[in-house]
Amino acid sequence: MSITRRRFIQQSGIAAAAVMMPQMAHRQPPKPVKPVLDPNTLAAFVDPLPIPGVARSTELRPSPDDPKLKIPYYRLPMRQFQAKVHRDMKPTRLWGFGTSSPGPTLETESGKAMLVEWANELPREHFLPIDHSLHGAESDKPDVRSVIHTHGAKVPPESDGYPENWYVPGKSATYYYPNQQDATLLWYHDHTLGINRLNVLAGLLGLFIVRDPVEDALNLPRGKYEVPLVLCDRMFDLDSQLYYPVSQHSSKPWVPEFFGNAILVNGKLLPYLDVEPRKYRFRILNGANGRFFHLTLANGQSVSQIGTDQGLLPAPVTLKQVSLAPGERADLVLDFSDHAGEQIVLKNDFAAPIMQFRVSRTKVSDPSSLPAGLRPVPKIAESEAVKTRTLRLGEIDDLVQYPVTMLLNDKHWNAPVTEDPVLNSVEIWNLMNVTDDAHPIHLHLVRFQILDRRRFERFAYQYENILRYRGAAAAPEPGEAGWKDTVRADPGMVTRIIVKFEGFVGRYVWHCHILEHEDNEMMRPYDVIAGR
Ligand SMILES: [Cu+2]
Repeated sequence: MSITRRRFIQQSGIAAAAVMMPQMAHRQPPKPVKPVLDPNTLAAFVDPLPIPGVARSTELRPSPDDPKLKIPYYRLPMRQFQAKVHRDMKPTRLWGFGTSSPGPTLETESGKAMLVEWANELPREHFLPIDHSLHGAESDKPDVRSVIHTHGAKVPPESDGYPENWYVPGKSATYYYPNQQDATLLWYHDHTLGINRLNVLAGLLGLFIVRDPVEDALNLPRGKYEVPLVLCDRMFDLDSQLYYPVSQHSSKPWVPEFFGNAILVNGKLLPYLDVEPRKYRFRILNGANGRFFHLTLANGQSVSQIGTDQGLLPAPVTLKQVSLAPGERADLVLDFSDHAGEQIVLKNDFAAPIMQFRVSRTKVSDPSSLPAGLRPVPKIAESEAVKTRTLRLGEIDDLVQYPVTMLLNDKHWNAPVTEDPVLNSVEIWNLMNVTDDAHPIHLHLVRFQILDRRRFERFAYQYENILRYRGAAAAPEPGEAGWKDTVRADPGMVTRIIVKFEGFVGRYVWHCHILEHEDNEMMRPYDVIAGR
């Protein structure tokens, strides 16, 4: 493929810059075929920020590990409902859990196991455009199918939500979560093969918080001063209904990325949050299909990042901007104590407003702390690795350089497993990104550390199989220097991660977390195998 030519074609005549991301600047989003709502025409900051409710366990049931032990059982039904995303919009048809999207937050302590029954009570018809040419979404498959994966959870393979283990309305699956992992913010979402991007966009996602004594002892802001923020971009038609674009090919409506012009926070468009002049903890998830967020505060205030995907950083990092790829999380402390009486807007790229903090004038005492040391993150030594895998992130384009299929290591989903780490072994994965896009790569089951990123000559690598670096390797960014489960693999770079495959033997997946890519082959099964 000719990267240069495509970049030239697609950079020319771009009008819709406001809905594009720097990482994707070469690619023009598909034009909506019907008029869409312009959020700039709506009154900003008129709806209070909703906080997802906490899921309640209805009963105790025997643990699959030890039937004498009774553990909490939850039932979360996936349903269709109507909800208002903005005061001045009509109700929007959504899918969620019970009657909310994001669904209720599951909360537990490290080591306390639970069972969750994910019940498919959705209608039999999908309301978003299915592409039956995609793997797993062929015409002989039912339109409405779901299977729920908890992102970042260390779970047995049968509870991981394998993309082919989908089920139809009227059916359910009960998953076992041992929760033997450090405190962090996980999230659950649909993972159905071939339609995952549509099911998540419809609203099938929610949060899952693991707590532990190490974190509790830090005296971080808690209770109503700990606020989750789920960020998703969406597009609405003039009737306030979700709009998802289609390609020009009626038999292949898949589009390579989705970028919405309306950013929802916990399901609301342009909400506000009343806060006191004190410290708050914000637990942020990028739950978008494809949008990368670059968050700043309009008053230029800094934030302290205290955690990343899989838990606390060794020490707080002071940042003016927080960047999050799809699937990534950031744990932040914001101090409003010097801002009594101010209204502070949280912004994304191009100064696009996301939400507003309204700081009250009344002085308050703040017993919470922001410790200088949080949780040690012992570095995995490269010498511990028993294997290094070189894995190519690529795509196949058509004659006008429009991507047709996205591939990991040139292999399709259905090809035999090629990644088969031994349980408890350490491996280094070199993610060689030969495409023009940044791909957030997520491995199920495990947590890992980023070693470095280094630019290489793409053409020499792709066409002559020669690896020539350009420049030195760059260490991970300060906010990435903890335990990760999703890593941004930048274009033209090799991103190296080091992973210990702990937990369970069995079949899992690794994939790009741009959901359009994942639905079109950028996902591979992998096996954790027993050691000899
Ligand atoms: Cu991707």
